[in-house]
Amino acid sequence: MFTHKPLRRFITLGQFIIERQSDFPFAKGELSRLLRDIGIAAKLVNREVNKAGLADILGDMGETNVQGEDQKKLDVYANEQFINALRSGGECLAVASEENEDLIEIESPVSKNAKYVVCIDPLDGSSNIDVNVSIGTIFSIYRRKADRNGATTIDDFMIKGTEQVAAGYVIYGSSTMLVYTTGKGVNGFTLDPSIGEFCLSHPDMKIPEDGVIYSINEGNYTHFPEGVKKYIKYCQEDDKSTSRPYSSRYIGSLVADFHRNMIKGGVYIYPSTGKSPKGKLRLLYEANPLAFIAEQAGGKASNGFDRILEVQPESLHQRVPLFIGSKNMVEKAEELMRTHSV
Ligand code: P6P
Repeated sequence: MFTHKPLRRFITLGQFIIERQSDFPFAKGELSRLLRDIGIAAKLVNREVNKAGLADILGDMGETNVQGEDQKKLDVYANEQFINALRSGGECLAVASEENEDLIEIESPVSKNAKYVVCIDPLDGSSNIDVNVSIGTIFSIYRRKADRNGATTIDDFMIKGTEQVAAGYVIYGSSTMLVYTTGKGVNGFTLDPSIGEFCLSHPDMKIPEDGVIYSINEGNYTHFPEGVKKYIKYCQEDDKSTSRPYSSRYIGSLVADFHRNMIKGGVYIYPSTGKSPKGKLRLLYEANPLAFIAEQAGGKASNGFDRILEVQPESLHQRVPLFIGSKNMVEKAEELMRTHSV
């Protein structure tokens, strides 16, 4: 007797976005199209990342970006792909990118009625390209304030992270995933190269409240705040009742460390250091989008004292200390920061 087994229906990113269209009452498809544009650019970047071992892409451009870091060709390529996709999609007014000192106005005939601004780190962790370690894209989307019109200015970006309408990341790793939130939970999509589509693989992602992995560059230990030093020692103490000592895992690629913690639980900390007294990571296009995702998945994100999403931005490339991941682990680190803060 043949029993018909329905094919396991996969849901593509495009189908999912459309199905969730009703999640954002004010949007009439614009946000859906914006997310679609980002997905398209991610596929183009993924194609080049997968070829990064080839001579024609690898290697320095011989230029440096606004961060003073060597700009790899892939950095430049990724930045161009996301900006071009946002320009041609017609929903984006302006972009704040890690690769550009000033904001980028999207002046195109199709963007005249655009309502959104995008903050993006087009290729985070690019120093890992040459050693074939996972790298990522991080993005954050805001709807322009209704009382704002005319040319976009930096004021359109000096908005707290609580105002984000969407945020996400792409991880170019053993598989390529796009993970995003619009404030109604977090969903993960894995790229199926055979059909060139991101397919829903991790519905309704939640960060475990506890974890046994701490992620921090202990090379900076000498210059860490006392509370961070105390937290590292707490992680290393022998206490089987709380599954300690924890494991130390530090990939040196924020998206890869963050994604592992999303799946397994854990905490990532980049505090103030001697070299980066205000922290290394950027508020607008690294900390805020990942904080939005972390909170939507039941996790937490702070600067060691205050909620990241409540930090008032004052400049495009503003740095901020970042404690992010499993709720209980972030709270333990915050407790030690408060107890040992000067
Ligand atoms: P460090 C990459 O440059 C990055 O911005 C993050 O992806 C990563 O977590 C961090 O910096 C690594 O910084 O100082 O530990 O090498």
